[in-house]
Amino acid sequence: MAFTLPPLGYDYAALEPHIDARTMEIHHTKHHQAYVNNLNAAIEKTPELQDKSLEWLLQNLPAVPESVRNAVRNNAGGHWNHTFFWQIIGPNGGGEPTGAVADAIKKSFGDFSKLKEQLNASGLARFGSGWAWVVADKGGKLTIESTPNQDTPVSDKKTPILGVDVWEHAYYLKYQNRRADYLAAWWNVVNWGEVAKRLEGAR
Ligand code: MN3
Repeated sequence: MAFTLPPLGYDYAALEPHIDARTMEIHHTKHHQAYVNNLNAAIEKTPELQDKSLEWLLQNLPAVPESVRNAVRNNAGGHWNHTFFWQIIGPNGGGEPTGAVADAIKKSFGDFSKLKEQLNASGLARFGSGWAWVVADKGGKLTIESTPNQDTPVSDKKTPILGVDVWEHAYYLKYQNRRADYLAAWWNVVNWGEVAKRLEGAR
């Protein structure tokens, strides 16, 4: 079965002024769609992959035939990462986390401002294109990670609860070279309810 582009769940303009509508539309309908299309094209050529889930593909890259391994790595990663990204941001987001997420952040980082500082620093330090993540282990311990390109913590069987796309396509139209300004604004659209669900799922 072919992979498909999931609907966004909110309007392209819903994250204004923090993330502009034009960026959201291009990011979803062009960039994410291209990962889906390219993944499907790779799978089409490889019958033994046709019944595999997205997670299976990402967690079994060494078992993927070499002829399509890079295509699967980049495009399955791109599909997974963006599907996740659209869900952990949304309208009426931002503010400070509460409940179990706030407790986990306190335990792992001291306080919320430290988490922000460390995730922002990780996103800024990523040279070129990639992602900065907060991943949770089974005990609910949180750590910061960064991946290049469309690599994803899912390939290492880790559970991201928060992640930010620092490819230029995620911010260039509005923020140009000012990745730090994009990162600062991005916190205003984090959907903490979705983050809480993922933390719950990690445990
Ligand atoms: Mn992107």
